[in-house]
Amino acid sequence: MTLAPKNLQTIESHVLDLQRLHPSASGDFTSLLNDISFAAKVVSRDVTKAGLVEDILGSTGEQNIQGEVVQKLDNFANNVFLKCLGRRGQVCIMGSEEMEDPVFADTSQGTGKYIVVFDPLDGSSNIDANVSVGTIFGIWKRISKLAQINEDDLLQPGSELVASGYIIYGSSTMFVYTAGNGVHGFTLDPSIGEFLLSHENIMTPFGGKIYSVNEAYEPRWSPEVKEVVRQLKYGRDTKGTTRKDAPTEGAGMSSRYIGSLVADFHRNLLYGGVYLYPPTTEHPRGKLRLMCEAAPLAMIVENAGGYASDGTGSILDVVPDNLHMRVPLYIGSRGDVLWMEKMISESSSAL
Ligand code: P6P
Repeated sequence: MTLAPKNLQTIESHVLDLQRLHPSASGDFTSLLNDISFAAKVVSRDVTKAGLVEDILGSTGEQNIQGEVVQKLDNFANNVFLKCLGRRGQVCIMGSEEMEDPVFADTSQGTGKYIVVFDPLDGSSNIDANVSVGTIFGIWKRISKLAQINEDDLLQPGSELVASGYIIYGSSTMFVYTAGNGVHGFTLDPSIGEFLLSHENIMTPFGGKIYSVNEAYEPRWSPEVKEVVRQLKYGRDTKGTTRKDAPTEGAGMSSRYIGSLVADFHRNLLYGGVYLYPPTTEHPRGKLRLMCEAAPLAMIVENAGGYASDGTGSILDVVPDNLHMRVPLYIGSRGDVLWMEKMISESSSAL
């Protein structure tokens, strides 16, 4: 006998409840989020059976704007989101990690109120090994007047996001989003094809016991980042005393790094902890993209009580100079990330 889910609230009804808080709402935002959740179901269907479907695994042999090998599922997911988001006129600009240029919707419709920037399948290099991958999206509102859409509508900071979220295609498929009223998680029940509310009002612990970073890059980090990671490991500063200002006792931290940002971020959001992608000699501004990765996850983590920094200040304050701008990313438990930001910004200003 299948146990009835704790809560039979679907994501559609959750967003409708949200809409009722805004009597003047037109319903465009509600239908946009529902289009995103529909696209997520389509991608989930193919990601979860990728091993069985002829010719969908593996790489296309092409490279994307980032110089990364494009997996077939990347392409597939990108096309699904483009089709689903562009069909009803609520969106005026779409930006994707997989495409060099943004797509401007048909301005004859002119009504598109929203800009959506997304990474259709983050972590996709892990697909062939059946490791969890994810989609990340951010939704901004148009600034310009009707039918005068321009790049200023696209290049907005994370502080202007009206909503953001991610879908993690893992042991189950989960849709996590915020529209500024808390962070809520929905788990896909494939038997009925619905995302059901499973994690209401997610709050992340102030300090965590997990740190996620690719330690192979240690030789390429700055001295201050090396010291931060050393203290995450040993819990002691160079004089052997306990980490000052750190909310969590350093010793006893566990290292967990999947190499799939959405999977690492989601685990740390629920359990507490920090994810770091510092600048390296290869990526002096960091590897991760501001608009389709760092800013949307920064909005999520801030609404869950956490914090996201580029090492000098809040990710949400960084104004993009282009769609694919990269930033260093330190994200997760507020106390830990603030401690890291202080360590990095004070040491680098002392240099
Ligand atoms: P590295 C995947 O390419 C990604 O963008 C994130 O999902 C992941 O956390 C990171 O890059 C992994 O990068 O350099 O450690 O392989």
